[in-house]
Amino acid sequence: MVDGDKTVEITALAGGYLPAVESLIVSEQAGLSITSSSNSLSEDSPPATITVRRHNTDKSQKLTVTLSNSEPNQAVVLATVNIPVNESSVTLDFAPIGDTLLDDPQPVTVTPSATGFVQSSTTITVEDHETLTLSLTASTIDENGAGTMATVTRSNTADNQLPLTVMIQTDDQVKRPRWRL
Ligand SMILES: [Ca+2]
Ligand SMILES: [Ca+2]
Ligand SMILES: [Ca+2]
Repeated sequence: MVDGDKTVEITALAGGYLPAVESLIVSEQAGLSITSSSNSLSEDSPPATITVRRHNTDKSQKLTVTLSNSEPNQAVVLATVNIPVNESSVTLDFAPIGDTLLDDPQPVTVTPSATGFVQSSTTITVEDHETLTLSLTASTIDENGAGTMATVTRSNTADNQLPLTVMIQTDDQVKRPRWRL
């Protein structure tokens, strides 16, 4: 827990003597914290910003921080970053991967670490983003004509082994088109 240095008062007592009091500062262990500009983002959105901060440590040296990424298939995060001399923090991108799978929201945990530092982590959910596109061969058709061809395409091409039932509807109740499959 990052909660600052603590001062402890120590007292020596013995019968007939005045007590002796001394104070002692217990300095907090060096630690790393991590925050993100967003808790969740879509597969197709621009990167979020991650901030890694060092606490209770000498800043006269740069600090190399290693980052672990629990789901490298869902987001790209640099494997190492440097907190520069005289700086407390560094920022880096959390870039979601736009895959072609209907794969549900995926939590991704990023954990910074450096030798001697207490570590913490942050979890960012990468939301699924798959689409249907509908294209018609003709933009105008005759009401008694032969009709036109509609093609529905799904974006998740990497996991399309199962058939997908697509509902087709129209806003025109009078000139309702007849769909033939
Ligand atoms: Ca996608
Ligand atoms: Ca997906
Ligand atoms: Ca995904």
